[in-house]
Amino acid sequence: MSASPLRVGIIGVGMMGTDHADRLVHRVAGAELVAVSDPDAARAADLAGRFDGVRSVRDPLELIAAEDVDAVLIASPGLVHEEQVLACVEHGKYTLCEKPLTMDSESSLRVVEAERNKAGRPLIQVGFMRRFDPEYAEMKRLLDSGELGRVLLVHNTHRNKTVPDSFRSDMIVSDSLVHEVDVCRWLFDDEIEAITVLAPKPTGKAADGVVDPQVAIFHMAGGGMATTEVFVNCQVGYEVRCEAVAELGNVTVGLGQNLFVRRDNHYGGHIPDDFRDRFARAYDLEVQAWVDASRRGEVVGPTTWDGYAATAVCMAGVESLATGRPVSVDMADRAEVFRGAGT
Ligand code: ISE
Repeated sequence: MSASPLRVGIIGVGMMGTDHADRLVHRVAGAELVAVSDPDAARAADLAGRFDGVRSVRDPLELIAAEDVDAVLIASPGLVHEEQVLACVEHGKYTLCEKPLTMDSESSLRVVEAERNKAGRPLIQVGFMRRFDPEYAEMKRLLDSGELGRVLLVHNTHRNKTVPDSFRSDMIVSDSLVHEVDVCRWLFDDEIEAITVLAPKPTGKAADGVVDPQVAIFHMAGGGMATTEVFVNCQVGYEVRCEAVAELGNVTVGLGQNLFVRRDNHYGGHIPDDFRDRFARAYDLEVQAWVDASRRGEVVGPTTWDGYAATAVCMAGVESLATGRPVSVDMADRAEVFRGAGT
């Protein structure tokens, strides 16, 4: 592990970028935040001004190329990820890229190929933070141990309190359901072969024309199956649950039974407002793992292939949403892409 701290630049300082900046400065060891960049220059300057020794850089590509930036955390909108991630590959910078890796599978595959052919080694971790959540990680460990036999089914619930009116039906798939796509590929250790996305009667609380809630069915290549309810205007709070049903038992994440209070004729606990609260620990562990791995010269966690696969599944999901019929996932052959790479 390198003796000096990892000097990090953040691109995109909206909700997640700002959250990660605080995390890097206050909660993650071995990292030093040195630069931030955002199309809203005032917002970047404002954030930089909150910390000692952090500068704001107008051009994200300049931040990536900067000599004093060892690693880049990309928290910009998915639309600009391809250019930014490819620039990180070009400059050999370790990168943590928030999901989705890119907006379509062709561009995600270009990233996989650039990392494989230009960098010649893994550089990029994709921000599927649920894998770092202690409960999810324990569930994965238990399933992998074989103690419960083979996993047969997974049932997910993914609810946001509300989303802005600009969050359209396809984004429910590509921005929200994408997490469960990754979770199921990871838990089953298998690819999703086909996806069906159904549209029940929509809530009156969603913007006009937005299909919310949605119910997705993943058909795993090995025969397993997963269901996911995504409901992004549920009004209650942020609730994410996952139950894996195996041959000898089942295991559930997200029952929210941490603190149970009884007072004034009521009982119950707290439901977080959003993912920053619910997954705060997962984000801390994710970014710490990224920093530690980068200092060792390694990449851990979800890879560009995982990012590519998730994008491909979501594209098929958006297509299925229009008809309610199963759509096969169109994906490159992994062995073909990595031929001779030893990955
Ligand atoms: C958001 O972009 C996220 O990544 C959250 O984790 C997810 O739960 C939410 O639904 C998305 O909008």
